[in-house]
Amino acid sequence: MTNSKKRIFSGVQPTGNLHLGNYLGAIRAWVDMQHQYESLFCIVDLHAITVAQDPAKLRTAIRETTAAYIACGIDPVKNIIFPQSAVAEHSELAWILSCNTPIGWLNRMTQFKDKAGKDREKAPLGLYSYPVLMAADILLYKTTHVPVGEDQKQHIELARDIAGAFNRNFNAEYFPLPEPVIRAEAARIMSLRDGTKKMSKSDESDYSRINLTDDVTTIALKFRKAKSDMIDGMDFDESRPESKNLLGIYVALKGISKEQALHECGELNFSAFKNLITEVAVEHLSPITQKMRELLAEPDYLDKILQDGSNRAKEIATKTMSDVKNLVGFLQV
Ligand code: AQP
Repeated sequence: MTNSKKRIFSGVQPTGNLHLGNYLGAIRAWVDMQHQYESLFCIVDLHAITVAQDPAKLRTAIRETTAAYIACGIDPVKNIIFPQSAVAEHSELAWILSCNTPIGWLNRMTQFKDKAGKDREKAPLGLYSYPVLMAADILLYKTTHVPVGEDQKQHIELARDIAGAFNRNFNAEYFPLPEPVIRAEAARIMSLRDGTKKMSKSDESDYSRINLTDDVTTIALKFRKAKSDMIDGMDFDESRPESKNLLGIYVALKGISKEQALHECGELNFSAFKNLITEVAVEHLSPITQKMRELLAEPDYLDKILQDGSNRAKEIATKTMSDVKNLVGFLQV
């Protein structure tokens, strides 16, 4: 019963402005893959509420994330773009999968440990079971490939384990084991304020990230204020995380090799390199920012895309759930 079609599923949490890490680590791969795969791009709002969200801001962020997908080059006609909460089967499958997932597997998840912090007893259950919901997101569409940043690798591996457990428990080759697709050149974009920390929406300092909505002046200011060191020249040495990160961003934005980047920039000092990377980033991101602005001025258009996407996603989801209920032994009365 496995699906022989190649299908991708991926998503971003509407928890704030999308940043360069989301773009280079995930969305750009989606743009490149959308023509070879049947693709679903989800705005994962159920995941977003694993951390408290202001309802009005969440609504805005869902539309902003939709606009960002389209502005980055995702075709909403060819592909399915939809909010996770509009397809109730995500939560339904998550429950069934959670009954097939040993707690020990969840205890290994590093993202929970990072996000829950020291006071784990007070963390919401949803934050802990987040990876099971993520497995449901992926398996509901019998996804074969999941393009993500490196931070999500452990969750995809868990989704594979859960798919295997379900198949074994119900003696069926039902779910394909999804493959992570992680691009080496932008697997983990780091904070501009600390080259050892992931660039993240939830970082308190806006100077830690380049948002897709930042204007030219803000991008220039953020790169100017980015942490640097006193060593001459730019290189990829592990001992120089900020140099390595900025050069990595340069490589990813320009689509060149590391060797080429070193040839172009190896002799520059930090401040000259910051001017250069600002130019490259502005050239690359300005059309996206402009397109996002245009799309956000048309909320009805965005809602229509989400509605259409939800209907198309639901068609696939109801079929899977019917099969799953049958395998599990539920009566479909
Ligand atoms: N810094 C990053 N470098 C490369 N890829 C990244 N991704 C996120 N940050 C980086 C990838 O973007 C996709 C969507 O991520 P997400 O928003 O759903 O969740 P996240 O990984 O938790 O991202 P943030 O920005 O850190 O969000 P918050 O702060 O809300 O938790 C994923 O494919 C992710 O790998």
